Amino acid sequence: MFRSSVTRAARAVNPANPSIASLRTLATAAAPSSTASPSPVSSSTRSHKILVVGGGSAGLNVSHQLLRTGQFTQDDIAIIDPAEWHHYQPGWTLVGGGVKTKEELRRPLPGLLDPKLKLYGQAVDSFTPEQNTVTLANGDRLGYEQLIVVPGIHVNFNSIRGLPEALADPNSLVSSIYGYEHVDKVYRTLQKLKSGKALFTQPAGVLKCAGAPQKIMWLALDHWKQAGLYDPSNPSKSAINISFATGLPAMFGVPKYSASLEALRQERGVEGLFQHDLVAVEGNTATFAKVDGSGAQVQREFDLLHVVPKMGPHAFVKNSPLADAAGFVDVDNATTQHKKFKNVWSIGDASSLPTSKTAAAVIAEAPVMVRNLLRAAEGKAPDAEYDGYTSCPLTTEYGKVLLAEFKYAGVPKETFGSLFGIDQATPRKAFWQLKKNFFPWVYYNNMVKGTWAGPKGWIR
Ligand code: UQ1
Repeated sequence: MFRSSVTRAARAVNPANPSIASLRTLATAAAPSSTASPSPVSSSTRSHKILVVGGGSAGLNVSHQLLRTGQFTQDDIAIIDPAEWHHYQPGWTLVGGGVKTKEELRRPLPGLLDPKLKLYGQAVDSFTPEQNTVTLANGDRLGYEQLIVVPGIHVNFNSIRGLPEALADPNSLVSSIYGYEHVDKVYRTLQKLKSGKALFTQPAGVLKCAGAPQKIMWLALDHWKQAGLYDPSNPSKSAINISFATGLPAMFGVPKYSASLEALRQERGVEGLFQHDLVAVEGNTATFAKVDGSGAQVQREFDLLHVVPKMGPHAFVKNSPLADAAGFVDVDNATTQHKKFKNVWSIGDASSLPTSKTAAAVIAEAPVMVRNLLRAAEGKAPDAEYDGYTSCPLTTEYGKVLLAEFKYAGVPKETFGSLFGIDQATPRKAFWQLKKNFFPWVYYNNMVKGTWAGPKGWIR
């Protein structure tokens, strides 16, 4: 159970009189002490029963689920996030396709938090799990009983030489749906291109929403088809031709959906450049490293380029005692509990969970983590298990979506397949409605409040 009096960290800074802190709340600011803090810049130490690093999909969802248990009062749970805005990122593909605006998908972050939650609008500097503390960028230290590390993944625009400059140039036809700043440039570039080579890339290595690099390609193809600039039955005679360059050896990581998407690619005359990893953009030339161990480089000319940069763990996670060899928070695949520090938890993009990084994965992971954390706090063994469920609503044209849903090891786990006996590898109009209308709605109405469990429906 959570201690109802002063926490370990607060006790450490105020050993003489812990009752002072306990009379106030767990989030009480304790007096600065020369004995407690090894950090010279530390100005104060506060403690919370639960500290949540990140106010993204995972952070908001689990904080509200925990609050609803009734076990927590004002400021017992604190979220650390320097962001001013919270973005519904799954909608960015539709912004790229000209179907939604980027502004309608965001909300001010503070407004999404229940007033009982404390928000620190700061970045994290470092973790000291041996002492149950987190140090913020301003030098403040925060103590905790349970720590939830869910800051997401870093999109590294600098990973591709020449990319930041090309994106910033308003006249270039280089864009990316992977960021708020440039996502609205994507549709403008699709509209501007009247002829030539369109090139869409997907990096080698870990990325969030692994289907998105081709979702935008399929929408672009449809856009040009409707504009009379692309004829899938006669690509070589079309004004525009389309190539998809991916670090993977196939169209998708799950064989079942990969087969459907490969059939679409061939049917629609899209060139496939497999095991191609973009490393540089210079003028109208894209340079790729082959991912076949040969060390070879390949250059391609383009008139329009859609880039998905490389991604990786945030530095403050990677360079911490919480990270695995790859830099992600090293948690158990089933329980989401840290392998070494048993009061540390992680789900979502920052975690080591070996599944496709999506909001749908977070929806399935969150209730497992919440249950296990509450049990661990009572000294009980975790008993809930995450099976790796994730999902990718893959736009294949305007009005149709292929709804990939799978668990660990790429085994399909289809919600509507089992309900209605349909094959979700076939693109459908109903799935487009889910993606375009239902998911954004249920996200802000329920997901961030912790009352939506995806295929499991609404939860209390
Ligand atoms: C989902 O719940 C959700 O969010 C609100 C999504 O948007 C990010 C999804 O893409 C998916 C697939 C789900 C899962 C729900 C069902 C009913 C399949």
